[in-house]
Amino acid sequence: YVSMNQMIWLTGLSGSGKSTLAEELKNHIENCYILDGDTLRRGINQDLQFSEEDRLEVGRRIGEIGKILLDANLNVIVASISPYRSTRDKVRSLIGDSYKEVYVQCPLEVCEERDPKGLYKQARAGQIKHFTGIDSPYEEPVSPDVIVETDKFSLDECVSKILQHTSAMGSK
Ligand code: GGZ
Repeated sequence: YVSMNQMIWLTGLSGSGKSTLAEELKNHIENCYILDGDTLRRGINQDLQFSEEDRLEVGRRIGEIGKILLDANLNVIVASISPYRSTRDKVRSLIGDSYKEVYVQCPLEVCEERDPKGLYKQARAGQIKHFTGIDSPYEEPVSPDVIVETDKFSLDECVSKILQHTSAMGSK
């Protein structure tokens, strides 16, 4: 049995813990590359903003780049809000069984309390428009492969749960 490379797609609100989970997962997975939404927006996605149309294009690009990395024999970890179900469904169709959707679940109140970059505060003050959870939608996953509740469980517990559900992958 040859293990299959996977694309672990972490979706959830800003401040839910996607990037933190991605960095910790990387320590447990061989040959992996992280595609972080926020980082990509400074490069390949710098022409896109936060309208529905632009976010759908962000998701499409991340899916396509991820596919290239999978073809190059890497495991891929995506950390992206990806608020629209249609984005996630299209990526699942593109990638097939290698696509593992992880809902990084955390109540908006807790994300807003954490507010690691002060973005929620700015969004509430009207300084940032179309902020996910405030004045832009987040469509919850309907049947994700894994759900991790980052307000109830530790980082290690959430990472273990994700690894259990993606066990086809070689672990470090
Ligand atoms: C949501 C925003 C916004 C608005 C800036 N809405 O938590 P972060 O800070 O570090 O990561 C978020 C990032 C959004 O990138 P994504 O590519 O993951 O979003 S999407 O999938 O919806 O395209 C957040 C910051 O940028 N940010 N303005 N209006 N997040």
